[in-house]
Amino acid sequence: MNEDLQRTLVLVKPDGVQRGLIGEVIGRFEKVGLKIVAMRMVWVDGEFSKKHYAEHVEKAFYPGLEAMITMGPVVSMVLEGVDSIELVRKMVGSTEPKSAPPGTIRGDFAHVSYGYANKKGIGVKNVIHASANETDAKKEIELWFDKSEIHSYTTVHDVHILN
Ligand code: IDP
Ligand code: MG
Repeated sequence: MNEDLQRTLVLVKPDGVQRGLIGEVIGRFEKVGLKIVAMRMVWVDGEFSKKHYAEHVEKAFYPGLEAMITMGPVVSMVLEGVDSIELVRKMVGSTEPKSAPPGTIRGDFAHVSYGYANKKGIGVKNVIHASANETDAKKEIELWFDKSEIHSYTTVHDVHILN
């Protein structure tokens, strides 16, 4: 990989998959010119959820979060591009759909609040996960993909990025 580029992990969560939003979500990332370098559909279990969401396991909302991420398959992918971690988080929008601005994935495709989800004891269904920073991105990519599943290939965008 070009050292000036970053890789980030994205999941279309079970609610996004069940709502038929896989194409919509992937399309947004393709249109900004990010390169999909790995992709798979996988139905994770509680043990895997505890690894992916290690930082949240002790929190009150964790049981609802685990129930949500294990309720169906997710589509996992690695996206590569210039400052891709920050760019993807911007496109994803803030965690709480109620606060996520229109134009972001969470703002356009979900609406619930923390207050509602916590009253019900359910995870906030916000369509998508994206790595928060470089440390998380590295850890998450290693957790979700084997090195051999991450591909290097040329896209038309490379012409504009590299020259
Ligand atoms: P992020 O997905 O924007 O990085 P995190 O704080 O890392 O947000 O939380 C992970 C996921 O856990 C969120 O995307 C959301 O689905 C869920 N979540 C976060 N906070 C709450 C909460 O207070 N109640 C219920 N679910 C939550
Ligand atoms: Mg997070």
